[in-house]
Amino acid sequence: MNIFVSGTLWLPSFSMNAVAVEFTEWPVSAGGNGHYYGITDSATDWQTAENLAISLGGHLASINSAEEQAFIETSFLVGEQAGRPLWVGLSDEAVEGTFEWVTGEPLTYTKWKSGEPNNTSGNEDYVAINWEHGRGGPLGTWNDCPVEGTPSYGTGTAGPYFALIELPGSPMPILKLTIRLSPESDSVDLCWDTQTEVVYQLDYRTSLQSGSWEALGGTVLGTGSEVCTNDPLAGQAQRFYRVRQLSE
Ligand SMILES: [Ca+2]
Ligand SMILES: [Ca+2]
Ligand SMILES: [Ca+2]
Repeated sequence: MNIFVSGTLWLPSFSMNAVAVEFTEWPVSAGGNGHYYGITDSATDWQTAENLAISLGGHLASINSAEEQAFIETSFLVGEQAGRPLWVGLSDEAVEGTFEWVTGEPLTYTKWKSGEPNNTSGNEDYVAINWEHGRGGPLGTWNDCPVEGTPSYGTGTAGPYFALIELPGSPMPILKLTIRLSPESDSVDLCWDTQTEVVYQLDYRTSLQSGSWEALGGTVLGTGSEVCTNDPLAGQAQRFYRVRQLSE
């Protein structure tokens, strides 16, 4: 079990989001793909959920086979989650009626609820699974919904929804990044607790929609206590940060 905490800084409004997602592997030894899956700890619209998934190194989940759907149902659609719709990475926002995975994988499997997708009111381009189960329907079936989720059609169906994230590689270890506006103004202090002899790397990006993570300075050797790095923002309107542990 690994938890990765990602910090997001928006300027000039200056608020910071930190999210923790607990991931579960679908092991190759169990017929899986070796990917890691987890559910977000808050409900959001579909686009915010996909942005968060990208910041964690993956995407909203793609369900590519009956076996993957079954793994998700038995791992996540149980207990208090059983009645919850969950966002997955399927949408027809580009071409109405043509559903595509955000990963670019082909659509090889579907489990639509009866009568779906129906594009209600011409405004349903984003897919949630398990939408119908909260009101007594079958487990796990898919529905196209507005980006904020549907207005309530019954118990548990009202948006926004929690999200199912799929990572192609193992999640990063527990690291909590604290982001503080420096008193001198146009810069931020980025601080995290370190372990002795462990090597860390801070990364940033200016958009979650395009570009990629860039190193913010060189690697940092842990000291056994909190370490801070300063980022002179140089007029950037918005930056996203993460810290990675490079060695044990
Ligand atoms: Ca998948
Ligand atoms: Ca649609
Ligand atoms: Ca629908």
